[in-house]
Parts: sequence; structure tokens; C-alpha cells
Amino acid sequence: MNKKFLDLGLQPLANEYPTYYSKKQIKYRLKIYFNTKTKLVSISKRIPSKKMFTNKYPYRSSMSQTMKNSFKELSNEIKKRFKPKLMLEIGSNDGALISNFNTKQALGVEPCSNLAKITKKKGYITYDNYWDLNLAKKIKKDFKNVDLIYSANTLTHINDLNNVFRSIDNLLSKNGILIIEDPSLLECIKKNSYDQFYNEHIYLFSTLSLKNIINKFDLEIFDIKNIKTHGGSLRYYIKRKGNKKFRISKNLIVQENKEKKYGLAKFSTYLKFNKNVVKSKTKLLDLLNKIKKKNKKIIGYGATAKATTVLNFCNIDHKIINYFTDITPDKINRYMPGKKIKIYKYNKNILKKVDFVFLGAWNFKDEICKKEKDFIKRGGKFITHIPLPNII
Ligand code: DWN
Repeated sequence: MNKKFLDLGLQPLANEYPTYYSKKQIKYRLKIYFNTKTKLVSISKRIPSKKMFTNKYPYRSSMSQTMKNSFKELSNEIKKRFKPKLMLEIGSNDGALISNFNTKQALGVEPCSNLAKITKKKGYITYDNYWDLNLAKKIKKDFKNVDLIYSANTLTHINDLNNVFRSIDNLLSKNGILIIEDPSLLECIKKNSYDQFYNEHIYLFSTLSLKNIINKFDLEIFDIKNIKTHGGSLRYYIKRKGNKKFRISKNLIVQENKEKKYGLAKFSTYLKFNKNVVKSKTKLLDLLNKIKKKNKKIIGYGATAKATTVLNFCNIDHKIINYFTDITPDKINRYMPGKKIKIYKYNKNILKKVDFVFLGAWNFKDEICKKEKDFIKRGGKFITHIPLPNII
């Protein structure tokens, strides 16, 4: 049974950055549910993939050094531990991961053709289609099987999870390995990062819920890693049940116990989360308004999908956060979705006359603070809302 625990109000598409502000930008009600049987957390309104993942999708995973390092490290591990002859990435974006493999070793699947173009140009075979059974069958026809499938921050964006895993089951070789990486529900609840919810994130996985989903396809998690990216993610290592080559690691039991102990299987935990989210909104608005009363200038750093959730839920406009800065080419000179807050191209001097910087990309706090030593030295302050609205 699906039970609602959070309502984040009307939210625009998180990656639809318009060239001009219009009150008419379409918004959708964002309600979050917990399924008491499957333990899966999901959003209510499902927007068709074709509306969200278009040929103008702006998000680029290689815009951050942290992500590039993480993908580099993982690719070394994949080569050493699993030695795949051929691997496939579902949601290859601009190639931040596959570019660590040679063009004969890795295939990409990326429905946003503007991004697929980038990896194609580098010589990687990239299917610019949505991930489904037809595509899996097509790839099977072209390459027979693949022995490793990887997907980061993508499967949770696809509505029909049965189709997702049926398609993986179809293409993966008998002893093949599937690696999935997504924000951890446990970390989201612990850190009160309600901004992990937006229309693209249809699901937020936990070990408890993912186990239930993949069980139907005779797949099982045999190892798990907590990683720091995207505010705390889980990397799940999955195999077919019949594959005896890999033993079930104790990391899995440890993670499951942590999730159970924290209450991820109980609805009451999510009601508590709701209360914390409401408190966070009040506290953030108090903090920003106090700063504004002192006539200080606040700008946003990192025009993230997460920031869109915060701005629209807390109703923060350009009178509070004057503008955002970002390095992503396709976000520049556009507006934050749903708000009259412009995004300017990042340059070294952009923080010179700024007093406070709201971290839209709080997940890259360390990377950004390192880059902005001068701002900190001259007394500039960062504001974060994670885990609680605060000046750091
Ligand atoms: O799942 C998703 C995640 C992985 O990426 C997508 N559905 C959408 C997107 O979500 P996001 O926009 O919240 O992701 P990030 O990775 O937190 O976005 C970081 C943003 O900050 C990018 O626009 C790049 C920008 N940035 C910057 O301007 N200067 C980042 C760094 C590190 C910087 O130094």
C-alpha cells in the first residue's frame, strides 16, 4: 500500500531552464509516497521520459572533478575485479565513465541525443534510445551479450522498473555483473535532503527496496559500497542467483541492518522526516531573511536540480537570491526553473562583491570550498541547508 508522507508543492521540470522567466512555466504537484509492502519510496506524478530527457538535456556529469575522480576509480575497479570484455552503460551522459575504457570495450545508452553526440564523437558506440526491452534486444542482436552493465543515477529515473530489469536480464551474459549507483535513501533521510526529490527522481532506492525489485528477475545483490557522491550514494553489485563465483559480502548485511535500525521499513520514520523538512524550510527562510535585512548580497552556486526543489518549495525568489552561477554551458543565461533567478556563467571574479553564497551544489561542498579559498579568506560565507540551514 502506498502512503503519502511529503508534499513539496508545485514543481517545474528540474532540468528545464527557460531563456526567459514566465509565470506560466508548467509545474506539477510533487508528492512522495512510501510503499509499506515493497518499502519503495517514489513520487506520485510520473512525467513521460520524452518530456524530461530531450535532445537539449543540460546536465553534464563531467562538470565536476569529484565525479570524474569517482568514475575513474570505479573503472579501475571494474577492469581489475570483473575484467569485462564488453560493458554497457545505461545513461552514459557525456561519457564521464565510459571514456575511461577503450572504444571497443564500452557501449553507451543515452536518450538525450545532445549528450550521445559527445560520446559518439569520441568513437564510442552510443545508442540514443530510452532503455527498454526493444533496445536490449537490438543490442543483443548487434553484440550477443554484454558481461557488465553499469548505470549511475539513471534507473531511478525510469517509471517501469519491471521493464528496466527484464531488459537487463535479456542482455546480460550468464555470469554477467550489474552495477547500479544512486543516492541512498538512508543518507537522504538522515541528512534531511528533501531536495533529492524532483520529477526526474521517480524512485529513491534503499537496499531493502532494491532487493525486492530485483528478486523477481533472479538477481541478487552480492556487494555494496557507500560512496560520497551526490550527498551519499550506494553502489550495488548485482549478479544472477546461479552465479557462484561471487560470495555475498557482509557489507550487504551491514547495510540492511543499518537501514532497518534507522527505521526505513517503517512509515513512522517518513512522518518524522516530513516534520524535519517543514522545520528546515522555516529555518532556511529565517536565515536568508535575516541576512537580507542587513542588506547583504546572496547568490546561488550550482544551478542544480536539487536547488529547483528548494527554491520552489520554500518560495525563494530573486529578491532573496539575486542570481546563480554555474559552469554548465547549457544552463548559462537561463533562469532557475520556476523562478525569476538568472544563471550567470561562472568566472573567478563572480564572488568578488558577494557576501553570502547559497550552495545549490551542497554535494560538492569540498570541491567548491577548495576552489573559492579567496572568497572564504576575505570573509565570504557559504550557506547550506544540509543537514540543517546554516552558515558555514
Ligand atoms: O540524477 C541526477 C543527478 C545525478 O544530476 C539528475 N537527474 C540531475 C542532476 O542533478 P543535480 O543538478 O542536482 O546534480 P549536481 O551534480 O549536484 O549538479 C551540480 C551543478 O553544479 C552542475 O550544474 C555543475 C555545477 N557546478 C559548478 O557550477 N561549479 C559544480 C561544481 C562542482 C562547480 O565547481
